Amino acid sequence: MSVVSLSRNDDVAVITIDNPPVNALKHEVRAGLMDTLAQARDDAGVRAVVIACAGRTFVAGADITEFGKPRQPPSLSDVIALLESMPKPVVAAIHGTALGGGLELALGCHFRVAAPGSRLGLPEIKLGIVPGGGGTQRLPRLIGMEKAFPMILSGDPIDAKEALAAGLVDEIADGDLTAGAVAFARRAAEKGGALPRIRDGDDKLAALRADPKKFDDIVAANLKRTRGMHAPAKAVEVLRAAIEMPFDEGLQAERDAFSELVTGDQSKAQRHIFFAEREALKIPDLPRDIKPREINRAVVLGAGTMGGGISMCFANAGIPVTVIEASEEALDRGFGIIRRNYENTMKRGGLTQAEMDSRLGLFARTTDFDAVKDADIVIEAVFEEMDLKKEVFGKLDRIAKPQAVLATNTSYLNVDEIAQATKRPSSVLGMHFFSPANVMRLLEIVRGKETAPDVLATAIAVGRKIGKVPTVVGVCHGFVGNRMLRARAIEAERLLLEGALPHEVDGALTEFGLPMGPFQMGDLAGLDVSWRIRKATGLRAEVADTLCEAGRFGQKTGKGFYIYEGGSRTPIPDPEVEQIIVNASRRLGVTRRPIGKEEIVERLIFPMINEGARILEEGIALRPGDIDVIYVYGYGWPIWRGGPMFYADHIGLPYICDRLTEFAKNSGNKSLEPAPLLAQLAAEGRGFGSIGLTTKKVA
Ligand code: T1G
Ligand code: NAD
Repeated sequence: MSVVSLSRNDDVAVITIDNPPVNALKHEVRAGLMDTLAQARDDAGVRAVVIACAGRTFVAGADITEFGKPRQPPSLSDVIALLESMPKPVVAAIHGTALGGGLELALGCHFRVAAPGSRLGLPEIKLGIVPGGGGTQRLPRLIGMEKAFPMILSGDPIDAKEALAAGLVDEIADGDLTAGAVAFARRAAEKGGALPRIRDGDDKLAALRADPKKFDDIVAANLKRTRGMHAPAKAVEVLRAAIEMPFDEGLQAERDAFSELVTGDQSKAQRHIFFAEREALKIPDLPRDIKPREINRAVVLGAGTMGGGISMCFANAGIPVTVIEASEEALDRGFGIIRRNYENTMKRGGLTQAEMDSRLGLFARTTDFDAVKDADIVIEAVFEEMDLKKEVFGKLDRIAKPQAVLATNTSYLNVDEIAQATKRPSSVLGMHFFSPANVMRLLEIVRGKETAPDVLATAIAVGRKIGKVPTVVGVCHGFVGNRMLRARAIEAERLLLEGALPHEVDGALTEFGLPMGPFQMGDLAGLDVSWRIRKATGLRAEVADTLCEAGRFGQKTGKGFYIYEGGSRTPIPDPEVEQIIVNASRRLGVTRRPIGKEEIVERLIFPMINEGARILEEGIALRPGDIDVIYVYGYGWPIWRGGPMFYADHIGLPYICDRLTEFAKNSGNKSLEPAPLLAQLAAEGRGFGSIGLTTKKVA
């Protein structure tokens, strides 16, 4: 069946694209558009044309799966050139999303009619590229650079209302979209006259041409820190070309930038994450049609560092949430932070007063544990102590309604053991949020041995509803993310003993692209959290424990690996810590030596990859891509490096094996020896990208 069809509504030709699931512009679609447009052009009975899409969305872009493959003509630019040459008005009928090449196609049309609630954007930068179908040259000409620049640099879509106000769409069709577009097209044909081609309209750029410095102001006002990414700088370059060059030269500059970026490592990494994020939702033994439980009311236990942010996620998604704490003081403290978070967002223009009030209106607070009886889902975020968690789940079991989903936000503890504190372990699982929970997008869903399929499906559905990226993992100490982080922490401590200083280690990792290094992160999360765990498991980290014994828990005590003056979050190196480290080396008889950045990065990242391989061997993670998604959305791993397992393939597994073997020999730490899966893949000249689902079932 052809993916593009032509039908007639009297004198208006309606071209319909039908390429589920998102009408991506694969080769057949482009060829079909060329054919049907030519037919409509050459049919004397046709006075106007409408381009519409079947299914849930207008065109959501080029077909990303075609990237990196030999290009097949016609290109999108060929289709748009034909569109712009059409002697009859062409109207794009937009519903759902018009993204990337989809919006560029619509910008090639003479008019755009959208359904209410549609979203329009150029998200290419999220794939490490720039728009390649003229978006950087046409969008600023249509809506002005002030609006176009942030859309292209953020990649975030705008909705139909904003698009109408900006002049991106000409009309919002309240009734049947295609009928509205056909009527619009017919009116345009009747009106006659020259057809508006965006490429010809320069008036919106005239002021910038007269004073190019104004463009620098727009850049300064909108360009966020890009932390090693290539695409943002390229996007600025081609947008500047829109001002400085004639249209066709600007188009060529865009095409050159696109071709360079799309073949680059960064875009390959970001495309890997795009698909890995969607693969992570596919749980092999979970039937696709399983029905999640209905969630209309949530309860969060604990309003501490995590509880407050978690409850905001529910309110932000419109789900009423009750926060239960041990005392009114703790509630006051927690709600003080929640209100401040909303006020800060409002100050940044991210929320109106009305929106803030309506969200705050969804909160209830109490110290009465009985309030859990109304909850469809309970997220427990109390202290990280097994006995307390068991006591809490025992109480939940007695009071919560039979259908309630009971989730723990534990960072490390055994979810199966917590579930055994109830008579309904099938309703229990882990929902591990990341700090700050109202910001970090990752949700590590920990599937227990007895977690029921519909409970798992409910957690995934709730995760998507509250705007998180869910990944499903099995039960082990620290699950996937924290377990790999622990392998890094052990080496980070060793690097200090052998000669490095906290700011050198952290500096090497921020240069690598991470938002912060292990010591800054420890200070943020609180050094006491992992100290309590080490003490409970009889382990010792010489430097970190010495700091904790001195009451240096990090930001919360103003001192940790760094000093934080007057409540600021800026880490200041502390000579006192340097002395503590030198004394620890001497105490343990370790000779200190200079350690370079490259060695620091390898000694921190390679053990994580090695632990990732073990996690795959044990089936704790279903796919290497799941581990990459966890690190990108939970630990700030630079998306343009694709995640630790993708990065490992980029570096080459044989080299990583050799380095790990050396690290193990030098440190005597056997856990650094290459994991069997890593050694096997290296020996077979393969990468993690070559293994799909791990055979073992997660749980
Ligand atoms: N190409 C190929 N497959 C795509 C795709 C695309 N553009 N978009 C989605 N899919 C697949 C996806 O992998 C999944 O597959 C299924 O469709 C449903 O997607 C020239 C060069 C539109 C908002 O970046 O943001 O145009 O897992 O689960 O949550 O300048 O998909 O079912 O097998 O995400 O409802 C620019 C990407 C491309 C938009 C729908 N466009 N897509 O979200 O469904 S570059 C984008 C999305 C470009 C031009 C350049 C979302 C969505 P599977 P889904 P959803
Ligand atoms: P926190 O110390 O900041 O807050 C815990 C809160 O629980 C306190 O306000 C305390 O009053 C409250 N509480 C204790 N017993 C209670 C009870 N019986 N009923 C109701 N409230 C009670 O701790 P946190 O950092 O928010 O950690 C909470 C949980 O989340 C822990 O399991 C932790 O491991 C996990 N976690 C923490 C982080 C992080 O970065 N801090 C990240 C992910 C997960």
